[in-house]
Amino acid sequence: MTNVIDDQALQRTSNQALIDWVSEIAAMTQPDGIYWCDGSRDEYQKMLNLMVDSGSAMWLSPRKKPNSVLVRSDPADVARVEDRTFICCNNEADAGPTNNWRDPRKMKQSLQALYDGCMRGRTLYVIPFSMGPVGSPIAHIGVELTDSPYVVANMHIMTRVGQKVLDTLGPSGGFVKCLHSVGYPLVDAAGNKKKDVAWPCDADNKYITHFPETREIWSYGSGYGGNALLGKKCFALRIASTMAREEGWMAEHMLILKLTSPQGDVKHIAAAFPSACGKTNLAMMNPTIDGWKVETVGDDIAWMKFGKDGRLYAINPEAGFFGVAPGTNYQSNPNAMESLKENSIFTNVGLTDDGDVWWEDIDGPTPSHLIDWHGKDWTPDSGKKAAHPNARFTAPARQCPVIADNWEDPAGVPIDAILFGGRRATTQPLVLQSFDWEHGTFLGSTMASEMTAAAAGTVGKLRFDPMAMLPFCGYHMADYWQHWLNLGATSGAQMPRIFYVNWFRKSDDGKFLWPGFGENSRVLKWIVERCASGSKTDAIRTPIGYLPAPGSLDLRGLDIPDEDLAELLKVDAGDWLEVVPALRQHYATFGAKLPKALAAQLDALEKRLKQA
Ligand code: O2Y
Ligand code: MN
Repeated sequence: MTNVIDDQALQRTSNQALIDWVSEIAAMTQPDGIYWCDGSRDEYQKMLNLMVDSGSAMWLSPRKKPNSVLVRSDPADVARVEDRTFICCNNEADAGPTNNWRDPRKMKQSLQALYDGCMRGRTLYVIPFSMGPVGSPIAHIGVELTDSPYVVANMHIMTRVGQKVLDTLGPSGGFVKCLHSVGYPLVDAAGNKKKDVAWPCDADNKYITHFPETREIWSYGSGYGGNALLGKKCFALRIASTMAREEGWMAEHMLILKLTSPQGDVKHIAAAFPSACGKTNLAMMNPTIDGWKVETVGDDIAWMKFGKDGRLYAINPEAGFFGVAPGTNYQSNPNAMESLKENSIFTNVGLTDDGDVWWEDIDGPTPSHLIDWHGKDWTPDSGKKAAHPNARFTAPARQCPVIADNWEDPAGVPIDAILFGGRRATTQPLVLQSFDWEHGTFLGSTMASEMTAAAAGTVGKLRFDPMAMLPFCGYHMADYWQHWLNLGATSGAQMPRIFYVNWFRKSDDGKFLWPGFGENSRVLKWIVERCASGSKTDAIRTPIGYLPAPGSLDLRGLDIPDEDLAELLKVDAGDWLEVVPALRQHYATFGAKLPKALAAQLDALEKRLKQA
């Protein structure tokens, strides 16, 4: 094995803590060699070539998708694994009822047995990366150690990698230690060699573990997405949420968009939605109302810190999109389609006979023959999906045609409004504004979607996903709500206004009442007008919040029946009172840690509904 305290390491960094850690991990995992990533274009190409030469990736047609590859994963490694995701903090009570907790010492002990020699026959890649523009006061640095070239290539797209990060880290800078192994050594302890496979993993022994107190992540056994690209959910949400709590900022599962009015007024909106609610589509939306412009700052995660003026400023800590492919097309998201036209990595999509990618609901006619995500022949009669439902594209954010000019501003963008939303067929109106920050925190803490394809008897039942952070909060959810309340109490009127939207309300005969997509810009317009000081946009006070007054939503050019609009903006106190027990049950999960202010918000809601 290459000695890590060699010229390579010493030329790259003087950070002794980093060199010591790489040494320690190399001693445990026993790779054949160590490679320090420089983040260059050449290095990215080298990784793709390595993957193609080893049979783990294939080039797509340069005429169809220039400089792009297709990768097929092991069928047992296709998504994030929440039941194998652990928060390892000293006190179980600090992880809370919605996280899997493990004792950090015991977890490390059992993981060490798995990591022991797990990189034999492979290269250990050292990936210094910045979450956010390098050197931004809102950004933070991580270093991922991995034995997967696929992870290196994806991290090149999703984060800022390379020497400039090490230079910013300097001799004594702190960093989040991100250890990853696919868990598939090519040589055993006795020296016997094993042939590599296209997608190495250890499907029966996946561990996605977080040590918030020491700012470490240890991921083992999976090469897929959020399990392996450790800058994303593991660092930017689970570890960062604990950092944010300690340091007085916010790490949120939110898109960030820039909205410009015909008069040139610019507002920035951050929005949290659970999975499968069209977050990436909203972030890249083409608005339908004349003269308004939507531009993308980020599609998944927002880090927000306070500026000198007391306002919240947000950065997108990522540099790329790791988007769901199925359902993405020129109607649902033309800007995503343009973003993935080249220099992209496609995982678990179908392959056309002319070397392009294909997935369910992509544009155009369904081809008569494809190679599916298993690498098998596929025809429309196969009775199977050609792409896995969680198939992904990894595409550079800079390729997005509507990326905002300020998306890499190290100072971040000032956030005017925060949106919450779920998928609700009934009860929840199209849009409402919270009475204040505390009420907005209540709205976020009770965010929910209705179950659809669920087990018998659960259809229509609410699935709560507070602030869309349920799988991503690195500590007790009730402490997280208290953090929100504390920030509001400190910063008061400077905080963004909070809104709740629901694009998914249905009529009794099951049809969507709101057209969605670009038409959502009408709702965004109402929201930013409500944010303007001395707002002239009318709203009416209802028991659940402020709703658009008649005529205040700009519906010009939209053919929507009056009765549909009335239904979209209806607040039925009886329907809401039926929801209250579910809200109480949800809050009961969090026991004594539930902030009193939120319990009081729920009582106040019930009282207002009963008086209505
Ligand atoms: O399955 C995965 O590993 C990806 S999950 C993901 C990817 C991009 C953005 N958001 C998510 C999510 O689960 O929220
Ligand atoms: Mn997400």
